[in-house]
Amino acid sequence: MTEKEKAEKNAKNPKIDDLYMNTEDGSGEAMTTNQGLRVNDDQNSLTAGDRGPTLMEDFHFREKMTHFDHERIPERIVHARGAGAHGYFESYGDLSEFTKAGFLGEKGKRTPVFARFSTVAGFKGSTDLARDVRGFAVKFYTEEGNYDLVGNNMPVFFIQDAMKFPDLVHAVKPEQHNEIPQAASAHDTFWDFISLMPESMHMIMWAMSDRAIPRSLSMMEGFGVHTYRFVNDKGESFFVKFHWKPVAGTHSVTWDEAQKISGQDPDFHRRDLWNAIENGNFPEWEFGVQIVEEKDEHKFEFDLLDPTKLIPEELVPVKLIGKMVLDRNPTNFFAETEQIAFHPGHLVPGIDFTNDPLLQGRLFSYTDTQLSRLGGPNFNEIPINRPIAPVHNNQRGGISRHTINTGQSSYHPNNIGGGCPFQAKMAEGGFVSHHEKIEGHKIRKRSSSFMDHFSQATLFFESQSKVEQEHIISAIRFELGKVKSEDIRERMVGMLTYVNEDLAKGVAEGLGINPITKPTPPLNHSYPADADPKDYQPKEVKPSIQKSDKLSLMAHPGKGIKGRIIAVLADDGVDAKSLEAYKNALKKEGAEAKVISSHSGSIADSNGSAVKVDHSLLTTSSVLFDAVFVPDGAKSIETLHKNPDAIRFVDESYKHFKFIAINGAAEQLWDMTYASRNANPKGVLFDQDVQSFIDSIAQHRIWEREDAMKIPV
Ligand code: HDD
Repeated sequence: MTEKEKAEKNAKNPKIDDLYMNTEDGSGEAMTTNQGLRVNDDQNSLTAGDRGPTLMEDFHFREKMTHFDHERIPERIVHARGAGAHGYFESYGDLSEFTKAGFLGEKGKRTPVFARFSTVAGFKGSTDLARDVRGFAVKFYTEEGNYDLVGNNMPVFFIQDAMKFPDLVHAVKPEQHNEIPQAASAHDTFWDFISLMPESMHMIMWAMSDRAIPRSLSMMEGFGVHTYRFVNDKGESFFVKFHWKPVAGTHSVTWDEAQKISGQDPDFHRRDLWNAIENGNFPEWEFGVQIVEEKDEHKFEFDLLDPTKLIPEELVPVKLIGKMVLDRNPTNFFAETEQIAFHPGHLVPGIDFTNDPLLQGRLFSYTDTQLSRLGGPNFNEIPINRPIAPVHNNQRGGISRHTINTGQSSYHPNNIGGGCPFQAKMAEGGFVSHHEKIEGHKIRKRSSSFMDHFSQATLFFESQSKVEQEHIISAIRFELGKVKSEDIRERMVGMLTYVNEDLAKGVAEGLGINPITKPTPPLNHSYPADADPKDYQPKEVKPSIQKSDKLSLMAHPGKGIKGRIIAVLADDGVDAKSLEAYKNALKKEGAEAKVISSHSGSIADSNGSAVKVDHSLLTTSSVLFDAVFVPDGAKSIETLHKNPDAIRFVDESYKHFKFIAINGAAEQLWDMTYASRNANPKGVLFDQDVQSFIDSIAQHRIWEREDAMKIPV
């Protein structure tokens, strides 16, 4: 293929073409029933006389109402709340040394993808800003069939064995007697369970860190979590961990903001993703792998099959092998984002499983759940789920079968159908499971190599910046502060002493626990009835590194300010030059400047030209923006500085460590703020050029602003 042909092929997204077969557009068309009958009156039911009862024969009414009555499907048992987008994956080069997966085989090769991001615990309508793990699921529509990478924004998990998944989910979901609280882990049943399960401690560190409250879905990392296998065409296998690295960097909001955003705009992440794509600021991630040769399987102090462990990047660096760009919003949320069905068992040749017991259990659960969620075994025929690779087999029937299989035979082997569909040889892309040698007794027992529960929890906590450590401490204070049972609180604080003494002390202080009782084993209460509890207690293991800088959010600042939203506080008389210069410069960098004023509609700038107001102070809040700019203009500031909402807007931005640019007369507004009591406020740019503001926003927040949290708003 020539470069030109390749470019033309890449410009197309074959999955979007495939979806067009099912799109329906009613514009310019007459309304019909589902039978195609043109409808004359969609306003009134058919009745016997003017004021008489509705007639049974009103088929139009019955059809409309029946469809409506059945338009909900069960929400996902976990990850119910989500948002998704289409895009493409582009391979950086030939990876055939490690894997025969075709979509990774050639530089510049593009594969259509659909990505869905989600929170875990909340219901479908819950807030985006819950403190929670985020699902990060990507379906690759490859030429060899669909490949699903169903990961999270954290590289480890709460439990080691899928057998405990229903317990974990029951513990974190709203409590069974009163269905409270919604989308929150801050309650007794969750912490009761966790306090008895030391294997969760590493994941708890991640879940209580700022990773659990991302600023944007496009500003979080993604991880495959489990160790998977790559297999090349010689049949050689390599262990592999998958990573998504956001080009925009990893950034989060503060907990105070998260709670306020949940009220101001519960759709914050969904809206942010949608708007970024509509504005052409396409979210991007680089795809990376950590590859471990089979001979090195046992070289680490942790077991590669244990999903509560990561491989520090210092030990095995991440090799970047491609990029994902999300460039198209779904046409219909239900048809695409809701009905998409992911499954870690959707593989392509060149990728395979390991014996991680959490992964093995997932391989059962995902198809099983779609059967009740999507109503039967034909969910793979739903447009968003069907592969772009052709499907031929002898599966037949089932509820809502769409495919019309031709011919007489539906079994194999057959002679009547000429032996078709035939089995593909490996050289023809036939999938063969990796020939791993397995030997062992049939037992129910956790491997002793899985018993180190604290060393990586400690590694994570001690690798965080001071600010991040403080956030973890206050997050756990908050969560346990909402727990009613003192026993659970004390047990948790005791457990934390095994992670880090300062962490335990910090949490205990907030809870008024003094002295701290360091619990003696058994710490682990998850063992079989006939087992010796001693066999299940955490083992102390010396980690090979004490600190891993890559575990801090600060390690991935990203580049530029693409996708950031900047508040511009302005009113009638705003200085046209100052406003335009900032707006244009921000737009050029892929950020959006939104004009916020005392009223909706438009304001007149100093030249008398109308400037569209994006939000009035009544309909928005500082927590929905990344930074604030107050342009010059005596008349504009005269109005704003008398408005308590404008003053609070600036104070609250200061409290949340945001950069603030003040130009000319805007200093009068600044002087009205509580923050201005600090003679030397950090991160407030008085009359500086727009480039300094842009460079500041790229840093995300000014964490060195010590007095920020003292602002009483
Ligand atoms: Fe799961 C959904 C990620 C463990 C059972 N899971 C689900 C989704 C993501 C994950 C991102 C949402 C997919 C979507 O957007 O539709 N799950 C994970 C990760 C795990 C994990 C990264 C650990 C490494 N999950 C896990 C276990 C089980 C499940 C151990 C059960 C044995 N997960 C499910 C499920 C869901 C699901 C019940 C609910 C909806 C769905 O599958 O389609 O089957």
